[in-house]
Amino acid sequence: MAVAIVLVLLIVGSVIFNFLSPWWFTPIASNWGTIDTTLIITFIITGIAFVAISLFMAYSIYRFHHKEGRVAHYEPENNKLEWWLTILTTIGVVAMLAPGLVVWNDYITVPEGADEVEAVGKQWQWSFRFPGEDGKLGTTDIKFVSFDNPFGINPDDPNGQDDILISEPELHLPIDRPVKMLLRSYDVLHDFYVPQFRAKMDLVPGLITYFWFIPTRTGKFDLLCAELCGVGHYTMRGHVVVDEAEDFDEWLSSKPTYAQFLAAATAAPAMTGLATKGQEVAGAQGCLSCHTIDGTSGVGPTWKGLFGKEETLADGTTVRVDEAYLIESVSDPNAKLVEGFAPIMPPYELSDEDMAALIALIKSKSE
Ligand SMILES: [Cu+2]
Repeated sequence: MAVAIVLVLLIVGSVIFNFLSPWWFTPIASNWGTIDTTLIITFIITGIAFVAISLFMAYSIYRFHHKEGRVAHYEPENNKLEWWLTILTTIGVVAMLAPGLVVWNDYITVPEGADEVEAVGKQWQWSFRFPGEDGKLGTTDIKFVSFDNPFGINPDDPNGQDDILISEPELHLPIDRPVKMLLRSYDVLHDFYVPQFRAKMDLVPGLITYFWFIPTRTGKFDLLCAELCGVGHYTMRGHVVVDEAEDFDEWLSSKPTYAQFLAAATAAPAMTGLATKGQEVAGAQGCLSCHTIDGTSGVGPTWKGLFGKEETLADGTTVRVDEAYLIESVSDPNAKLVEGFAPIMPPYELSDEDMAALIALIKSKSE
Protein backbone atom coordinates (compact mmCIF):
# COMPACT_ATOMS: atom_id res chain seq x y z
CA MET A 1 0.00 0.00 0.00
CA ALA A 2 2.78 2.42 1.00
CA VAL A 3 4.61 1.70 -2.26
CA ALA A 4 1.47 2.42 -4.27
CA ILE A 5 1.01 5.78 -2.50
CA VAL A 6 4.65 6.73 -3.09
CA LEU A 7 4.22 5.92 -6.79
CA VAL A 8 1.09 8.05 -7.08
CA LEU A 9 2.86 10.94 -5.28
CA LEU A 10 5.78 10.62 -7.71
CA ILE A 11 3.43 10.87 -10.68
CA VAL A 12 1.56 13.86 -9.26
CA GLY A 13 4.90 15.53 -8.36
CA SER A 14 6.28 14.98 -11.87
CA VAL A 15 3.20 16.50 -13.51
CA ILE A 16 3.21 19.52 -11.17
CA PHE A 17 6.96 19.97 -11.76
CA ASN A 18 6.35 19.95 -15.50
CA PHE A 19 4.00 22.92 -15.22
CA LEU A 20 5.93 24.89 -12.59
CA SER A 21 9.51 24.15 -13.70
CA PRO A 22 11.61 27.10 -14.84
CA TRP A 23 13.64 24.72 -17.05
CA TRP A 24 11.71 25.29 -20.21
CA PHE A 25 12.60 26.50 -23.71
CA THR A 26 14.60 29.73 -24.12
CA PRO A 27 12.50 32.37 -25.97
CA ILE A 28 12.60 31.45 -29.65
CA ALA A 29 14.46 33.76 -32.08
CA SER A 30 13.85 32.06 -35.42
CA ASN A 31 11.06 30.77 -37.66
CA TRP A 32 11.38 27.22 -36.29
CA GLY A 33 8.36 27.18 -33.97
CA THR A 34 7.44 23.86 -35.61
CA ILE A 35 10.52 22.28 -34.02
CA ASP A 36 9.17 23.27 -30.60
CA THR A 37 5.76 21.88 -31.57
CA THR A 38 7.35 18.55 -32.52
CA LEU A 39 9.17 18.39 -29.20
CA ILE A 40 5.99 19.24 -27.30
CA ILE A 41 4.03 16.53 -29.14
CA THR A 42 6.68 13.97 -28.17
CA PHE A 43 6.66 15.29 -24.62
CA ILE A 44 2.87 15.00 -24.30
CA ILE A 45 2.76 11.47 -25.72
CA THR A 46 5.61 10.19 -23.55
CA GLY A 47 4.07 12.06 -20.59
CA ILE A 48 0.70 10.33 -21.08
CA ALA A 49 2.46 6.95 -21.41
CA PHE A 50 4.47 7.64 -18.23
CA VAL A 51 1.38 8.58 -16.22
CA ALA A 52 -0.72 5.69 -17.56
CA ILE A 53 1.92 3.00 -16.98
CA SER A 54 2.88 4.30 -13.52
CA LEU A 55 -0.80 4.55 -12.45
CA PHE A 56 -1.43 1.00 -13.70
CA MET A 57 1.60 -0.14 -11.69
CA ALA A 58 0.32 1.59 -8.53
CA TYR A 59 -3.13 0.08 -9.06
CA SER A 60 -1.66 -3.43 -9.55
CA ILE A 61 0.48 -3.14 -6.42
CA TYR A 62 -2.60 -2.18 -4.43
CA ARG A 63 -5.09 -4.56 -6.07
CA PHE A 64 -2.94 -7.71 -6.23
CA HIS A 65 -0.75 -7.44 -3.13
CA HIS A 66 -0.14 -10.56 -1.06
CA LYS A 67 -3.07 -11.76 1.00
CA GLU A 68 -3.40 -15.03 2.93
CA GLY A 69 -5.31 -17.52 0.78
CA ARG A 70 -5.31 -15.41 -2.45
CA VAL A 71 -4.13 -17.45 -5.46
CA ALA A 72 -2.68 -15.95 -8.62
CA HIS A 73 -4.67 -16.49 -11.78
CA TYR A 74 -2.54 -17.91 -14.63
CA GLU A 75 -3.25 -16.26 -18.00
CA PRO A 76 -0.33 -16.58 -20.48
CA GLU A 77 -2.23 -15.28 -23.56
CA ASN A 78 -4.73 -12.51 -24.06
CA ASN A 79 -5.13 -11.85 -27.74
CA LYS A 80 -7.56 -8.99 -27.39
CA LEU A 81 -5.33 -7.10 -24.94
CA GLU A 82 -2.25 -7.67 -27.13
CA TRP A 83 -4.07 -6.22 -30.14
CA TRP A 84 -5.07 -3.15 -28.18
CA LEU A 85 -1.57 -2.58 -26.84
CA THR A 86 -0.01 -3.03 -30.31
CA ILE A 87 -2.46 -0.59 -31.93
CA LEU A 88 -2.08 2.06 -29.20
CA THR A 89 1.74 1.82 -29.23
CA THR A 90 1.78 2.09 -33.03
CA ILE A 91 -0.41 5.20 -32.96
CA GLY A 92 1.83 6.76 -30.29
CA VAL A 93 5.07 6.06 -32.20
CA VAL A 94 3.64 7.29 -35.52
CA ALA A 95 2.32 10.45 -33.85
CA MET A 96 5.81 11.13 -32.48
CA LEU A 97 7.71 10.44 -35.74
CA ALA A 98 5.44 11.76 -38.49
CA PRO A 99 5.50 15.50 -37.54
CA GLY A 100 9.31 15.29 -37.38
CA LEU A 101 9.47 14.14 -41.01
CA VAL A 102 7.35 17.09 -42.15
CA VAL A 103 9.48 19.57 -40.18
CA TRP A 104 12.72 17.99 -41.38
CA ASN A 105 11.55 18.38 -44.97
CA ASP A 106 10.99 22.13 -44.34
CA TYR A 107 14.30 22.39 -42.55
CA ILE A 108 16.33 21.27 -45.56
CA THR A 109 14.15 22.87 -48.27
CA VAL A 110 15.83 26.25 -48.58
CA PRO A 111 13.55 29.03 -49.88
CA GLU A 112 14.64 30.78 -53.04
CA GLY A 113 16.63 33.96 -52.45
CA ALA A 114 18.09 32.90 -49.10
CA ASP A 115 21.45 34.55 -48.31
CA GLU A 116 24.32 32.08 -48.16
CA VAL A 117 26.71 32.20 -45.22
CA GLU A 118 29.43 29.72 -44.47
CA ALA A 119 30.45 28.69 -40.96
CA VAL A 120 33.83 27.00 -40.67
CA GLY A 121 34.69 24.89 -37.66
CA LYS A 122 38.11 23.77 -36.61
CA GLN A 123 39.52 22.67 -33.29
CA TRP A 124 38.41 24.86 -31.46
CA GLN A 125 37.27 27.97 -33.22
CA TRP A 126 34.50 29.29 -35.40
CA SER A 127 35.03 31.52 -38.42
CA PHE A 128 32.64 32.65 -41.14
CA ARG A 129 32.53 33.63 -44.79
CA PHE A 130 30.05 35.74 -46.78
CA PRO A 131 29.89 35.51 -50.59
CA GLY A 132 30.60 39.21 -51.24
CA GLU A 133 29.15 41.33 -54.03
CA ASP A 134 28.77 38.58 -56.61
CA GLY A 135 26.62 36.57 -54.19
CA LYS A 136 28.70 33.45 -54.87
CA LEU A 137 31.07 31.76 -52.46
CA GLY A 138 34.38 30.75 -54.02
CA THR A 139 35.27 27.06 -54.00
CA THR A 140 37.58 25.83 -51.26
CA ASP A 141 39.91 22.95 -50.60
CA ILE A 142 41.90 21.93 -47.57
CA LYS A 143 45.03 21.82 -49.78
CA PHE A 144 44.81 25.63 -50.26
CA VAL A 145 44.91 26.34 -46.52
CA SER A 146 48.03 28.32 -45.64
CA PHE A 147 49.23 31.28 -43.62
CA ASP A 148 47.88 33.73 -46.18
CA ASN A 149 44.76 31.71 -46.91
CA PRO A 150 43.33 30.38 -43.65
CA PHE A 151 39.95 29.64 -45.28
CA GLY A 152 41.48 27.48 -48.02
CA ILE A 153 39.82 29.51 -50.79
CA ASN A 154 40.72 28.43 -54.33
CA PRO A 155 43.00 31.30 -55.51
CA ASP A 156 42.04 30.65 -59.17
CA ASP A 157 38.30 30.88 -58.58
CA PRO A 158 37.13 34.43 -59.46
CA ASN A 159 34.04 33.95 -57.25
CA GLY A 160 36.28 33.70 -54.19
CA GLN A 161 38.11 37.03 -54.57
CA ASP A 162 35.31 39.17 -53.09
CA ASP A 163 34.32 36.67 -50.38
CA ILE A 164 34.20 38.43 -47.03
CA LEU A 165 36.20 36.75 -44.28
CA ILE A 166 35.19 36.85 -40.62
CA SER A 167 38.15 35.53 -38.67
CA GLU A 168 36.71 36.00 -35.19
CA PRO A 169 33.99 33.84 -33.67
CA GLU A 170 31.21 36.42 -33.95
CA LEU A 171 28.73 36.21 -36.80
CA HIS A 172 26.27 38.99 -37.56
CA LEU A 173 23.05 38.34 -39.48
CA PRO A 174 20.30 40.69 -40.63
CA ILE A 175 16.89 40.22 -39.04
CA ASP A 176 13.93 38.76 -41.00
CA ARG A 177 15.97 37.52 -43.95
CA PRO A 178 16.20 33.79 -44.73
CA VAL A 179 19.77 32.55 -44.44
CA LYS A 180 21.22 29.29 -45.69
CA MET A 181 24.01 28.20 -43.37
CA LEU A 182 26.66 26.15 -45.14
CA LEU A 183 28.79 24.20 -42.70
CA ARG A 184 32.37 23.10 -43.29
CA SER A 185 34.90 21.43 -40.99
CA TYR A 186 38.71 21.47 -41.22
CA ASP A 187 39.33 18.50 -39.01
CA VAL A 188 36.75 16.55 -37.01
CA LEU A 189 33.00 16.52 -36.40
CA HIS A 190 31.63 19.75 -34.93
CA ASP A 191 28.05 20.98 -34.58
CA PHE A 192 26.66 24.46 -35.14
CA TYR A 193 24.08 25.15 -32.44
CA VAL A 194 22.30 28.31 -31.33
CA PRO A 195 19.65 27.24 -28.79
CA GLN A 196 17.37 30.26 -29.48
CA PHE A 197 17.24 29.38 -33.19
CA ARG A 198 16.20 25.78 -32.35
CA ALA A 199 18.42 24.81 -35.26
CA LYS A 200 21.54 22.71 -35.24
CA MET A 201 23.54 20.66 -37.69
CA ASP A 202 26.76 18.65 -37.70
CA LEU A 203 29.85 19.83 -39.57
CA VAL A 204 31.27 16.73 -41.23
CA PRO A 205 34.85 16.71 -42.57
CA GLY A 206 34.73 16.25 -46.36
CA LEU A 207 31.09 17.33 -46.70
CA ILE A 208 29.27 20.64 -46.81
CA THR A 209 26.13 20.32 -44.72
CA TYR A 210 23.43 22.98 -44.52
CA PHE A 211 20.17 24.13 -43.04
CA TRP A 212 18.21 27.37 -43.22
CA PHE A 213 16.39 29.70 -40.87
CA ILE A 214 15.08 33.26 -40.48
CA PRO A 215 16.32 35.20 -37.45
CA THR A 216 13.23 36.87 -35.99
CA ARG A 217 14.61 38.76 -33.01
CA THR A 218 17.59 41.11 -32.68
CA GLY A 219 20.11 40.31 -29.98
CA LYS A 220 23.31 38.50 -29.18
CA PHE A 221 23.01 34.73 -28.92
CA ASP A 222 25.51 32.09 -27.78
CA LEU A 223 26.87 29.83 -30.48
CA LEU A 224 28.01 26.44 -29.20
CA CYS A 225 29.75 23.47 -30.68
CA ALA A 226 27.39 20.63 -29.82
CA GLU A 227 29.58 17.72 -30.88
CA LEU A 228 32.41 16.50 -28.64
CA CYS A 229 35.42 17.48 -30.77
CA GLY A 230 38.49 17.08 -28.55
CA VAL A 231 39.95 18.41 -25.28
CA GLY A 232 39.15 22.03 -26.16
CA HIS A 233 35.52 21.27 -27.14
CA TYR A 234 34.10 23.33 -24.27
CA THR A 235 36.03 26.41 -25.41
CA MET A 236 34.56 26.23 -28.93
CA ARG A 237 32.04 28.99 -28.47
CA GLY A 238 31.04 32.11 -30.28
CA HIS A 239 28.17 34.50 -30.83
CA VAL A 240 25.54 35.15 -33.43
CA VAL A 241 24.39 38.76 -33.37
CA VAL A 242 21.10 39.51 -35.13
CA ASP A 243 21.10 43.14 -36.35
CA GLU A 244 18.76 45.53 -38.07
CA ALA A 245 19.65 45.72 -41.78
CA GLU A 246 21.66 49.01 -41.53
CA ASP A 247 23.74 47.79 -38.57
CA PHE A 248 24.42 44.55 -40.38
CA ASP A 249 25.54 46.33 -43.57
CA GLU A 250 27.85 48.56 -41.56
CA TRP A 251 29.38 45.58 -39.78
CA LEU A 252 29.84 43.58 -42.98
CA SER A 253 31.48 46.47 -44.83
CA SER A 254 34.14 46.72 -42.12
CA LYS A 255 35.36 43.19 -42.86
CA PRO A 256 38.09 42.35 -45.40
CA THR A 257 37.49 40.50 -48.64
CA TYR A 258 39.77 37.59 -49.52
CA ALA A 259 41.59 39.83 -52.07
CA GLN A 260 42.18 42.51 -49.38
CA PHE A 261 43.28 39.90 -46.88
CA LEU A 262 45.77 38.50 -49.39
CA ALA A 263 47.08 41.96 -50.31
CA ALA A 264 47.65 42.80 -46.63
CA ALA A 265 49.50 39.54 -46.10
CA THR A 266 51.76 40.12 -49.13
CA ALA A 267 52.38 43.75 -48.15
CA ALA A 268 53.61 42.71 -44.69
CA PRO A 269 57.40 43.06 -44.29
CA ALA A 270 59.30 40.10 -45.69
CA MET A 271 60.23 37.55 -43.11
CA THR A 272 63.73 36.32 -42.36
CA GLY A 273 64.69 32.81 -43.44
CA LEU A 274 64.44 31.62 -39.86
CA ALA A 275 60.92 33.05 -39.40
CA THR A 276 59.85 31.38 -42.65
CA LYS A 277 61.12 28.10 -41.25
CA GLY A 278 59.13 28.94 -38.11
CA GLN A 279 55.98 28.94 -40.27
CA GLU A 280 56.76 25.40 -41.37
CA VAL A 281 57.33 24.31 -37.77
CA ALA A 282 54.09 25.98 -36.65
CA GLY A 283 52.23 24.27 -39.48
CA ALA A 284 53.74 20.84 -38.84
CA GLN A 285 53.13 21.01 -35.08
CA GLY A 286 49.58 22.32 -35.45
CA CYS A 287 50.29 25.44 -33.33
CA LEU A 288 47.96 27.53 -35.45
CA SER A 289 44.90 25.49 -34.50
CA CYS A 290 44.92 27.46 -31.27
CA HIS A 291 47.21 30.49 -31.74
CA THR A 292 46.43 33.13 -34.34
CA ILE A 293 48.99 35.41 -35.93
CA ASP A 294 46.62 38.25 -36.80
CA GLY A 295 45.68 39.38 -33.30
CA THR A 296 42.24 37.74 -33.25
CA SER A 297 41.37 35.71 -30.19
CA GLY A 298 42.00 32.01 -30.29
CA VAL A 299 42.05 29.09 -27.89
CA GLY A 300 45.55 30.26 -26.89
CA PRO A 301 47.13 33.75 -26.85
CA THR A 302 47.65 35.31 -30.28
CA TRP A 303 51.25 35.58 -31.49
CA LYS A 304 50.73 39.05 -32.86
CA GLY A 305 52.53 41.49 -30.58
CA LEU A 306 53.28 38.67 -28.13
CA PHE A 307 57.06 38.99 -27.91
CA GLY A 308 58.12 41.55 -25.31
CA LYS A 309 54.54 41.88 -24.03
CA GLU A 310 53.75 41.78 -20.32
CA GLU A 311 51.26 38.97 -19.69
CA THR A 312 49.15 38.51 -16.58
CA LEU A 313 49.20 34.92 -15.42
CA ALA A 314 46.37 32.83 -14.00
CA ASP A 315 47.80 33.28 -10.46
CA GLY A 316 47.77 37.09 -10.81
CA THR A 317 51.51 37.56 -11.27
CA THR A 318 52.95 39.02 -14.46
CA VAL A 319 55.69 37.89 -16.78
CA ARG A 320 57.45 39.49 -19.73
CA VAL A 321 57.34 37.30 -22.81
CA ASP A 322 60.96 36.62 -23.75
CA GLU A 323 62.81 33.66 -25.24
CA ALA A 324 63.07 31.82 -21.92
CA TYR A 325 59.32 32.19 -21.30
CA LEU A 326 58.46 30.91 -24.78
CA ILE A 327 60.79 27.91 -24.41
CA GLU A 328 59.27 27.04 -21.04
CA SER A 329 55.72 27.52 -22.33
CA VAL A 330 56.27 25.07 -25.20
CA SER A 331 57.78 22.30 -23.07
CA ASP A 332 55.62 22.90 -19.98
CA PRO A 333 52.61 24.98 -21.06
CA ASN A 334 50.87 25.07 -17.68
CA ALA A 335 53.89 26.22 -15.68
CA LYS A 336 52.99 29.86 -16.30
CA LEU A 337 49.49 29.85 -17.73
CA VAL A 338 48.21 33.16 -19.08
CA GLU A 339 45.07 34.45 -17.39
CA GLY A 340 41.85 33.72 -19.20
CA PHE A 341 43.09 30.66 -21.09
CA ALA A 342 42.26 27.04 -20.36
CA PRO A 343 45.10 24.66 -19.39
CA ILE A 344 44.62 22.48 -22.44
CA MET A 345 47.89 22.79 -24.37
CA PRO A 346 49.87 19.56 -24.35
CA PRO A 347 53.66 19.80 -23.79
CA TYR A 348 55.76 19.77 -26.99
CA GLU A 349 59.34 18.59 -27.43
CA LEU A 350 60.99 20.67 -30.12
CA SER A 351 64.59 20.52 -31.32
CA ASP A 352 66.66 23.62 -30.56
CA GLU A 353 66.59 24.64 -34.24
CA ASP A 354 62.81 24.30 -34.48
CA MET A 355 62.37 26.25 -31.25
CA ALA A 356 64.65 29.02 -32.52
CA ALA A 357 62.66 29.16 -35.77
CA LEU A 358 59.38 29.38 -33.87
CA ILE A 359 60.73 32.20 -31.68
CA ALA A 360 61.91 34.03 -34.82
CA LEU A 361 58.39 33.71 -36.24
CA ILE A 362 56.76 35.02 -33.04
CA LYS A 363 59.28 37.89 -32.95
CA SER A 364 58.48 38.74 -36.58
CA LYS A 365 54.80 39.06 -35.63
CA SER A 366 55.68 41.47 -32.83
CA GLU A 367 57.64 44.09 -34.76
CU1 LIG B 1 33.70 21.49 -32.10
